[in-house]
Amino acid sequence: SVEASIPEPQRAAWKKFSKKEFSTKDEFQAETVQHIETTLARSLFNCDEAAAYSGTALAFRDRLVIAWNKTQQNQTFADPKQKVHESDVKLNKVADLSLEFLMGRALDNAMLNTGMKDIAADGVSDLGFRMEDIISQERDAALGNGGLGRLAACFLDSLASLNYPAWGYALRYRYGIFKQEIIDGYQVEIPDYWLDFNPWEFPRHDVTVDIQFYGNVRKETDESGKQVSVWENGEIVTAVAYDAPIPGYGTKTTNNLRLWSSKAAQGEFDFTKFNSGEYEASVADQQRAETISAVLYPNDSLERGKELRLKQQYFWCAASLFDIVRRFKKSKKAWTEFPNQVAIQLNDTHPTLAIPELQRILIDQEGLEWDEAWSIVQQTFGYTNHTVLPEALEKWSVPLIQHLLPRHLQIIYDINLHFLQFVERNFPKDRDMLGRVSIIEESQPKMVRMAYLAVIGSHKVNGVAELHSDLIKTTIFKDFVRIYGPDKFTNVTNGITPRRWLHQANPRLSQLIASKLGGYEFLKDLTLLHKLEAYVDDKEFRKEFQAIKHANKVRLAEYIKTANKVTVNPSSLFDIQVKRIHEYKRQQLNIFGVIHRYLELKDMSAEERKKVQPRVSIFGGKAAPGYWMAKTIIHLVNQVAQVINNDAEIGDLLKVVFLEDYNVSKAEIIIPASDISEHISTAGTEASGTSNMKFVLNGGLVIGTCDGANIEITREVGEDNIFLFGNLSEDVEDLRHAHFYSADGFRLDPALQRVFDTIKSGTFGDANSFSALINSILEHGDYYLVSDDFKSYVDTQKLIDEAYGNQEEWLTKTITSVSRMGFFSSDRCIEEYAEAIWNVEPVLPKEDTA
Ligand code: IMP
Ligand code: B1N
Repeated sequence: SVEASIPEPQRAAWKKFSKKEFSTKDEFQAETVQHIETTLARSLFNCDEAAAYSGTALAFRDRLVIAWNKTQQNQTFADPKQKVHESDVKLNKVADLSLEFLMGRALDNAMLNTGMKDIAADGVSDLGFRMEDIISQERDAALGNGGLGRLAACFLDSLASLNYPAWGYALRYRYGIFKQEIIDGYQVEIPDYWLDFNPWEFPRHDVTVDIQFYGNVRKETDESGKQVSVWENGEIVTAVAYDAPIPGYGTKTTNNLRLWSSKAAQGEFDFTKFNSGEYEASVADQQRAETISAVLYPNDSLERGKELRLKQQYFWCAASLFDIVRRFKKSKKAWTEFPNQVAIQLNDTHPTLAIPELQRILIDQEGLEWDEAWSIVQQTFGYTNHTVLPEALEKWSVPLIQHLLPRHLQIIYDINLHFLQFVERNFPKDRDMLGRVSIIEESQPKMVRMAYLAVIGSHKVNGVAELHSDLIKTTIFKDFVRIYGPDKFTNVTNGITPRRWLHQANPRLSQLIASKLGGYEFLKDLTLLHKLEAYVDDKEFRKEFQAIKHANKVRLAEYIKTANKVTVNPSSLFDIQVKRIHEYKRQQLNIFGVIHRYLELKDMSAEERKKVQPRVSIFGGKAAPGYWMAKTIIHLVNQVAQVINNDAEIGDLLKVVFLEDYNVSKAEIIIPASDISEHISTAGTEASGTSNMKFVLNGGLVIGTCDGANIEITREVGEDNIFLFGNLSEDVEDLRHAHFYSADGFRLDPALQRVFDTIKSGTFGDANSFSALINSILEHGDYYLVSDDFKSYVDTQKLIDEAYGNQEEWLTKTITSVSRMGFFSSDRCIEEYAEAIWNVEPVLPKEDTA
């Protein structure tokens, strides 16, 4: 063993002084106080909540680091005897390349995953603090936009919890997703500088990679007479690794999230320039280099072909691949072993440049032949597609890639050539096919279709929910299914980690469930929830379940009071739609429905109003800064809220709230408080959705379209326990067509017409502000089919009012639904990826291997 190679005295000294994990309250307090006093240089007299947070976080960080070090050693030197069959070679590592990881806060997660929260809460209480206050001191690590980034974060939690050897790779953005402020009803973006104090990251100044951009390619003949390509004269930027520990739940396995930060090669600014008085020029290079990892692009399901974004993508792919390859080369294994040692998963097309980059390393640097290299590349990569929306499918212009990455463009052309020759041989009669499937789109300028490159360079392609995976096979990748056969395409329905989204966000519900199931085993195997169904008629259980929901609503009501200065009645039906603001997600349908509800209330007599189910409509979410229509929707919601909340005649019957700056830590408060949540995308547009799963798991019901994971949620919880409405995805094309070509135009539902008339009359402020929104429906073909689904939507909302009126039945629905959500754990997803895509097995931590 490696340990045996170290001399005994050294080993003994190390063992004697090596740090142990704290395990008692005293030990925890000792470490916390020590960190507050010496690391932070504070004392009893100036220890505020921020310092208490920092001390606690540092104490837990130490604990994680000990487990992290052991895990990394253990995974690196995994005992070959652990292998079941020698032929069934175990993978060294899964690398998850994701441009986004929306981690949220880390302390609570670290306390819960290590099982130390109670001890710590007790400890900080002795020191004069409340754990809740300490936890809320932490800034969210918000290196992501929405679902895609949060999915990657849930996957990290599951990978560690299931003991898979896996690293996440991303960029260390100096600014995460912007902070949203609502000023006079409009979204304003504030930069999110989150690195002031981040105890969770470890700079690895010794782990750096020099990344090249621009330059030219020269052909030369090497000693053996072989033609080789040399990429030279480029500009070099250095990538520095920053690592963060990712603790598994109930295991010592602690994986790594490696974030790359950019800095000027050689690090420093130009002293000659500085000394001759050119202060600005002297730091210019440095600034330009640092710009690469400066900001997260704040677009969700939208692409902007910006050079800086392409630079980010290459910088991150090249640094990550260098890291993976370096580690592999240390093993001295043959290159053909590479795909058996490493699996790289591409989270959407953002990391697709890793494909030509690995090919480049293999042929230009390692001297492999094209075909051998290409086979290694294809076996190594898997590609997950997250969207079919045309505006989100990445394309980069050929001249831009030519300029920035000249060697990669040649390789992409060569990949395309080999691919098209293969297609031609197999489909000699279908000449049109070549143009359709070519990686290069023959436009002006020519464009590289990244999704095609990702499909061609991977051995498996998966969608993220059943409907979505079917759709990619019949739409964007239809030709590729013919070319490669259907087996290359598969489905892995998304999931969520029950640790954060049940145990952490809703501790009382988690505790109630544990009390019935005899412990917290369900957090490791969520399918155990089915046993709860036996308690659906248990009086005590029902009472407590309902009390928990109410308490969560009270907590949210208090938050709304502080944040929005609006008083809401916690006994109202809480109707929540929180997610990125996007036309396809149709917050406009929701707010039109709210206006319709308001108009109906206004029509009623006082007597009729007494029978109405009071409701609070809660919205939250960010709009991409340049997405005007989305910003208009936010503005409309806020204007409507102003009017309705101040209408004395309406009172508690209807309240409208827009929650500012929706993020992961706010989601943890908002989600457990819903009665109904809205997942109402135009059918066929939401690849999966993951908050739908979170809401149901926390005892809320869903109003939704037959889209994404809503369909599988319906299959699991039963049709009676979900409120589905609207047109189906197979009808979308015809409906869109009808808006333009049907003989009598389209007849607008009179209720929706009235909503529009009300907006146009200025009831919610300047009507011109909202004309684009209305015109997109009336004049521009209603691409998202708001008018087609409006009636079905408001009818279904009526059904919800009635159903909520019967509280006992409602409770039965929610309990039944929770008990049937076992399928949606991200642990299940990871098992599926491990089995069907990565062929990787867990590496148990030493302590757990008997
Ligand atoms: P390497 O390239 O395989 O040596 O590992 C890359 C990074 O992983 C380096 O920054 C190491 O410090 C880190 N690493 C390797 N072993 C351990 C460990 O046992 N604990 C924590 N980090 C480790
Ligand atoms: O990925 C989530 C899904 O649950 C959502 O349905 C899906 O919309 C989301 C470009 C995206 N798809 N595409 C993106 C994000 C950032 C960006 O720059 C596209 N996000 C999704 C998880 O599967």
